[in-house]
Amino acid sequence: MVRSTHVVQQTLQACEGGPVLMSTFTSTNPARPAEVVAELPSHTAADVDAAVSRAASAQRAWARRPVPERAEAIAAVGAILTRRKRELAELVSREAGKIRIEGGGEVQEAIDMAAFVAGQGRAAWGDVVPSELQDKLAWTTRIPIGVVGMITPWNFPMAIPSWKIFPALLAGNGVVMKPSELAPACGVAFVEACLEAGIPADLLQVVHGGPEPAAALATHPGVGAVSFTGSVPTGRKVAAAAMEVGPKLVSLELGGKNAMVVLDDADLDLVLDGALFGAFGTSGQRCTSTSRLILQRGVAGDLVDRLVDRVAALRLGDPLDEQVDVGPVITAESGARIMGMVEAAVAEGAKAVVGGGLRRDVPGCDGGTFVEPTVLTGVHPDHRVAREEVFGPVLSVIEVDTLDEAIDVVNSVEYGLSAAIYTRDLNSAFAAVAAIDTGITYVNAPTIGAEIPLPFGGTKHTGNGFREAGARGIEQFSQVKTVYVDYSGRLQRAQIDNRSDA
Ligand code: UN1
Repeated sequence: MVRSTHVVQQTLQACEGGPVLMSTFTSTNPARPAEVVAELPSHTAADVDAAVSRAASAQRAWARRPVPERAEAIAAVGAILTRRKRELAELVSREAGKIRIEGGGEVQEAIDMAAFVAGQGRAAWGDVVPSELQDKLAWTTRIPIGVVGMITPWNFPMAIPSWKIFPALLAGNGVVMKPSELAPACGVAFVEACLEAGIPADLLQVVHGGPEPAAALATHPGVGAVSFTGSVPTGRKVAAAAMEVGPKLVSLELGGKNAMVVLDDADLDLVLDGALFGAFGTSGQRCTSTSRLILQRGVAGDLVDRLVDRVAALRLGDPLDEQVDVGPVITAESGARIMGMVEAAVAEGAKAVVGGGLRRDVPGCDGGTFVEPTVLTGVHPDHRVAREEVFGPVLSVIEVDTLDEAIDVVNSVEYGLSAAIYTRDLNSAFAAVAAIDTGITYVNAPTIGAEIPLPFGGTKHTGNGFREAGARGIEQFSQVKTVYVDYSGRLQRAQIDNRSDA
């Protein structure tokens, strides 16, 4: 069990006034909830206040360090993550229930992000434009915000902190992060790797708990930007609370209702592999998970039959067992919620052609909640299961006649994160890429698996326009400063029309 780690002690010490009896909470292994992974303090608004003050005082010195030096510190974090990859990946499996290869992929994503952001520290930092006036220079640069607050989810408990923390640090900020109370030890372990690499301890603070520290962080006047990844309802609350004491820079990365469109001419073997990976990887608990399979009628029957066989063969079990394909869902409540959506779909006329049940008897996983990988047929685009985020291993099949109809269905939901089209026809593929209203669109590849050097995020209710990772990842953690230098030695008046042809 992770008990008093450095970061936890650091946050405990943040409470002033001598020894304090702090209430604590535990995180558990979703495969065996009796197994405690970590015990963490439940932080209060006062603790958040102390954490913000510490981060603010350390930030001033950090922001004075040359950007390439900050970048080197981030590269050093990448090296430590690489060295500790196995151990960290195992922690991800134990606390977030990800299967082994996904635990490794999680840490690798953070390593990739460290490399990418470190590179940005030696790349263009702004724009230089020719001035309208003689002997004058004009350019932009980036300045830090000060202290930024981050509220991160359990399902990518190291990768998503890396998407936020590295650009925030590169931009010269202090950070206070509140990891999900469902996977806090992963957040702590990630931050410890940062501190081990030489990121100043006070600069990077972690607070733990649920709504109280989250609200305190979002509304703290010393926090200039808030970055949130999670559900739409919580995102709305965080943004509203932050703006009440704002204006603040609030970046939201919210849900998805991602669709895979399969046209009659698609390579069906490729589709099956992609649908399985996209819908049931991470037990369907990614914001990018494939949730709707939109099939052109010509392939529907054959494809569903083959899909059922493949899904039925998926092995449920302990994520640490290398033979396992699908781990548990994160909590019993989550399992009940997912089953509620499946039952509502069946009541609306859909049919579970494979799966459709909850399993609490998986060998070696006492008390773990597993949702059987489920394929629903007969789903109508109006059904609740076709519109709302499920966040579980449930794939809804919707049949259509044409590409245009498929695109209408893809775009009919309030989310706009990721979508995929499978076809061998170039014109159909490009037409779909142009017409699908999502932040990320794949051709002949599943809806999950976005790569670090390109922006991640979505349209409509998926977010508020920011993108994470990629070259623009720094935008949510910095401000642009425009600089003019006039070396003419005289007043040159801009916006005064003094041209000779006037
Ligand atoms: C998420 O589920 O919140 O594209 C992020 C992907 C991952 C990130 C998912 N790289 O599936």
